[in-house]
Amino acid sequence: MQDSKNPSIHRGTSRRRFVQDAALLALSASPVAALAAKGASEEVTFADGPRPLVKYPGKRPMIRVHTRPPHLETPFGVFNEGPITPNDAFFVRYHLANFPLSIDPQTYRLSVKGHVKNQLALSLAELKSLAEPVELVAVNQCSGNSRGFSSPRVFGAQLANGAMGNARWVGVPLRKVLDKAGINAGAKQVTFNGLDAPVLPTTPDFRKALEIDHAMQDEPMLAWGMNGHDLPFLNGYPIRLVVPGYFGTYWVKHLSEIEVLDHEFEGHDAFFMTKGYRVPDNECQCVAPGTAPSSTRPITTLAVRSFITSVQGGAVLRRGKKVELKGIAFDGGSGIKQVEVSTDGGQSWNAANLGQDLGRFSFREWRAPVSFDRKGRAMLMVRATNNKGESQPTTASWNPAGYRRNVIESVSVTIA
Ligand SMILES: Nc1nc2c(c(=O)[nH]1)N[C@H]1C(S)=C(S)[C@@H](COP(=O)(O)O)O[C@H]1N2
Ligand SMILES: [Mo]
Repeated sequence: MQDSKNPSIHRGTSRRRFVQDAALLALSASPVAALAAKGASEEVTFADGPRPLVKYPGKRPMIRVHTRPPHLETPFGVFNEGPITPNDAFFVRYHLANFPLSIDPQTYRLSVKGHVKNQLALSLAELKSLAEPVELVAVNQCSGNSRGFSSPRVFGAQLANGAMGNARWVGVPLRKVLDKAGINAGAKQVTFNGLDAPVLPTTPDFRKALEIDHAMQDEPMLAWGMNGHDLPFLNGYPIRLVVPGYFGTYWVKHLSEIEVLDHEFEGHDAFFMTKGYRVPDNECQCVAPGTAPSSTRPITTLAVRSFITSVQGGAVLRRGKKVELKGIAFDGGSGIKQVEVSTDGGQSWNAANLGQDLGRFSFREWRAPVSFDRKGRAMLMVRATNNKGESQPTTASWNPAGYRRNVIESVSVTIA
């Protein structure tokens, strides 16, 4: 079998071969992945075992995290193809096994209820004509992206770096829908529910809440368009909430119900706000490895991150020859100010050239010409700084859920 996007990656018929290549894809980038040896940065063996590529409707082969419900990671090489993640390669995350398999756009309704003057049941056509559509490029990243690299290891899906993606979203501002319903005085939070449901009554539903002030800002959007097409089914068809700058957990898919509350969201179905998706309630959102936080708060915005996408661990580069390193950087919405690369394990840093600015919530491509004058091992690193002056730490911080990883990434290569 040959990977259509990485023609140099062949998967043999033997199970062992398949498994090896799939594992490499999971961790690494670019067509040279198949040649990769075992560089230091690649030696993360997830205790869950290897993760083969699987094919789902509307998706190219994706890294299987779970199948019930589908949980699929983007093969990392995709991020080297451009700053927009193609719809058929965009990662997929569900929590509840009872997820929809088909949705009729004719009978679909979005209900808006709770602490409002007029309850609404909007058809797709009504929603789409409710306001002038807006368009925005934004990163959707799972809170647990890269969790598999947490040390000590933490519970949860052992994810590499493929639980993120960047797309051009089209929809109407959430605010326009709330305005139409007419929010009553004293509104506190707005909750969002999708068409997926738990199988057992003891399992909480997947519902998320935003503060009313946040919900009424310009950015949160009810989106039906993704990169010029309808949302792929597995990414939330026909409508999803898009919360630019916030982690993917808030981006509720197959959105069917919006409820305005005059109190803080609580109870059984508030599990994913009150118990899950929480970070230590302190500045670093971290605790000493292996310890428990004394208090927590809901996770919110993305931390600044950057990746090298053009070279993966174990690559062999030529001495004296110019190579262009390439990658992506992003943050929670202040925008990327600077990206620097190091070829000596972080002793010295050089500014990279930033690519096209697709907006402050988007992946920003960067490129940096480098060359090596000594043979042997070299440690490549990349570090981004956002417009707030925030940068990435040299050592990974830790929290019990493995959320919000943003340590400086390093890639070990050999110079020959
Ligand atoms: N209805 C529904 N929406 C959901 C979820 C879910 O389980 N059900 N998971 C959330 C989480 S945790 C993430 S990371 C994103 C992932 O979006 P994607 O599947 O389009 O990549 O969807 C969010 N929206
Ligand atoms: Mo997530």
